[in-house]
Amino acid sequence: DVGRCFAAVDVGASSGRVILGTVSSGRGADDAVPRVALEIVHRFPNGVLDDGVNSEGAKVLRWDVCGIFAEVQMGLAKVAELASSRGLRVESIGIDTWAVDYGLVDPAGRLKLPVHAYRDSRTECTVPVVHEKVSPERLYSVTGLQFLPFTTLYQLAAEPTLEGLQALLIPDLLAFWLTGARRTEETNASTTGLLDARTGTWSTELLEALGLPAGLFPELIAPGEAYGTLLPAVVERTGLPAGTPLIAVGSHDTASAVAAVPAAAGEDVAYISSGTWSLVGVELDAPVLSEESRAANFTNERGVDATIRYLRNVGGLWLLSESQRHWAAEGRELPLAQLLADAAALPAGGPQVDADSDEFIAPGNMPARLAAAVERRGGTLSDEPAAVVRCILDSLAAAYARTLEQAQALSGRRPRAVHVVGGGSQNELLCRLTAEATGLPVLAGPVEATALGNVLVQARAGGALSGGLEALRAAVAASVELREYAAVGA
Ligand code: ADP
Ligand code: LRH
Repeated sequence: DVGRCFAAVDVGASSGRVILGTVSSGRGADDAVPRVALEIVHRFPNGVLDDGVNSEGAKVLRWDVCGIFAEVQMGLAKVAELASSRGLRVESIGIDTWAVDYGLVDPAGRLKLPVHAYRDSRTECTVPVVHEKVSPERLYSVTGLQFLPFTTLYQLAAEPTLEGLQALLIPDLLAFWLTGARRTEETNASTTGLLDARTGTWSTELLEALGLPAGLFPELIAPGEAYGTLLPAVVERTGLPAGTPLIAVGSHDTASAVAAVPAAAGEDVAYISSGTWSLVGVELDAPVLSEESRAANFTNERGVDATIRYLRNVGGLWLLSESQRHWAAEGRELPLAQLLADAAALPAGGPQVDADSDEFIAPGNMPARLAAAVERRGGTLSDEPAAVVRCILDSLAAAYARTLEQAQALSGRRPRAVHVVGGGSQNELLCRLTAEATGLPVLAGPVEATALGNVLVQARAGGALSGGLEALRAAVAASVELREYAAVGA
């Protein structure tokens, strides 16, 4: 069994990858669980750019979406070449990226630049404007989304005009460029603040109250459905066969990551999807829209197979990568492995900050902001990089513990372990601190959970495997090695 091939495009806020995923059948009569293997054939850096200006000439933070699209096509060409060198055919493509951001296109399909990055400060003025039209309480009872200042609806309120334009979320924009089809994938649609959490359809009440055109977002598409097939120009550039379909996956990267959490059947699933952000929570089958849940700022985002990702955004490794960027700009290129080793050597009980705080969202001197936050709590933070890193990791672990405790209290789920997936699952110090702070064993891995979720949803759509999320997760569990960190006292 040589396996069946799928191409996964996974673009995070810090890097993008194009992957050849191979799904093969189980190892024999007593092992029918399919296996999934990934080969990363193309990687490229991504990040917020601060060189953009808006139509009034004011500075904005933006994404280089055209550059990203060029990298995606380059990656797809490499995937096509690798598959054909083995005599195999890439059956389909799936795309996921970070959430909430979008490009505006006119009826002819022309993109309005710049495409804003969610860390831009433009929503500072629009949050109160939106809340004047619809109260935060009403927004929550319809959408079930935690308050984040960059949620799409606050960004849309900052647009000078939406007249005659359509909004395409980033994965849907890439899908439009690949296939010509305009759709909105539903897991990512749930991060816009405009989707009804109960029905999973656009909230006409909110669109009307906010004065947004009814057709602003194209029609919804569910994971497993096809956007269409590759445009002739894309076929030519990538060498993929004409007729290759683009399949909707959990196009919100966190939805794909949660779909690939290697949980056992029947397990109450608790996870930390650890990358630029840490998405910390549990999986549910119905949203929790109570006032208590709103006060705790928990979100109900949609997952693959209409599950609910009941979670909170915790600051994440952005705090660390942005600190590294600051030190590099000062001429100190500090490798991550060394920073983590030095931080691990420091004693426990050092200063902490509230890793959830909005004050860390914008780019800029992160060590100084952390020191100021520690000072406000009556402590001091040394400017030694190891001390700053230790403060970040201690603060993240404490925030994880707080968040998981609240998630359990609000949802009634009783997870016996927490799965850490994504790039941050390689951070051994953070995993150890997380086990200590939460009192739950940590199961770390896979690093590429997002791409695995992406591949497996395509594979299921193509008939290479069958079943619900439990079957997808069994394939992940049978295919990857996890690292376990025991809870203290266990
Ligand atoms: P995103 O999808 O948001 O771009 P990733 O899931 O790729 O994020 O995770 C990126 C983060 O993973 C980095 O910011 C870094 O802190 C962490 N990371 C990457 N490689 C390692 C490693 N070898 N050891 C520890 N942490 C790592
Ligand atoms: C993680 C992520 C997260 C969103 C944020 C914008 O990459 O998609 O789930 O809240 O980026």
